[in-house]
Amino acid sequence: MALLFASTAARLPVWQAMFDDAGLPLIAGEAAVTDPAEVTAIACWVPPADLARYPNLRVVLSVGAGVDHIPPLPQGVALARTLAPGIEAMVRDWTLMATLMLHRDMPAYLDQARQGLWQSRPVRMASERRVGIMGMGRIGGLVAESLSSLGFDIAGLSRSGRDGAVPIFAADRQDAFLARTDLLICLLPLTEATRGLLGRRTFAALPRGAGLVHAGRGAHLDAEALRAALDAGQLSGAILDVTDPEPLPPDHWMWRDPRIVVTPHIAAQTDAAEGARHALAVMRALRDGAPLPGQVDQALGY
Ligand code: NDP
Ligand code: OXD
Repeated sequence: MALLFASTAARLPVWQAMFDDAGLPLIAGEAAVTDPAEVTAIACWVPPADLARYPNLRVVLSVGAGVDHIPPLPQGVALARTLAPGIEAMVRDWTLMATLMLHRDMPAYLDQARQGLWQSRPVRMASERRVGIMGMGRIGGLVAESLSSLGFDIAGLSRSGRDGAVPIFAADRQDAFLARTDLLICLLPLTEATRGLLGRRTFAALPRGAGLVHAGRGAHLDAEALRAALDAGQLSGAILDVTDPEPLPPDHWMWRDPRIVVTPHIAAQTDAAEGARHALAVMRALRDGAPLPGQVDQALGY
């Protein structure tokens, strides 16, 4: 029983030391595999192409919070994602920054600054801004808590509409959710149901002049629908951490549009020790026949 480490080389020394301390075997990369039958888990962003090589493989572990980059797995192989408070806190921080930037008109002020223009815009109080969070999971819940503490008027959208600390609309009440949302935050997983969700129909259902904060996945967003909504004044600005494709090509129009700020998928970066700690928890659960921490429902895609 061993974990095959197929992630970034820079993280390897930390993982190796933590697995050694725990007395659990780690194989450092596919080239180091001598007996494929020993491999029961693979930690990776994208798994090796030939998983059939590993007859005892039980789980593929994404080293990130999302799993959409992992292709369908062979029958009987579980899929897990990394649960790490550090990832969640980092995305929360990025989302707070982006939300405050739109709340306080920063894209417009950055544009004015480039022109040397000293000109004020009306200021709204946080309590006058209705924020809607798409995706009320581990990260969305944290963001809701922080933005509520700043006084924003928060609601969430989830697949189930399960109760939370703020009002949460179920996916089948999406239009009612959008109608009360001045600032839309997307923290959804990318699934068949959410691909392209940030598109013409969604933007049209928002109040005129709404803003978009997006740290989900690039393929949630229809970039041409965003451009049309900005040109029509239906949206006023967008802060994006994820794009399709990634990296966003240097000549892409979104880099240069003053109504948009793009960051290069940096809302979170998995800390090596946190990732290894979660991988150890997965290995122990495999050994003990316990539920796998972070196991994903492969039919739902998250
Ligand atoms: P969770 O799995 O904890 O939460 C997912 C949430 O999305 C749940 O509330 C779920 O509803 C909801 N949801 C799923 N499908 C739908 C749907 N069709 N309509 C409405 N709501 C839906 O995920 P996390 O909070 O941990 O992470 C969310 C995503 O954030 C990741 O999948 C990844 O894409 C992105 N991310 C981005 C990072 C970055 O650096 N930019 C870093 C980390 C994550 P329910 O509660 O009913 O299950
Ligand atoms: C992600 C991550 O899923 O960085 O985007 O964890």
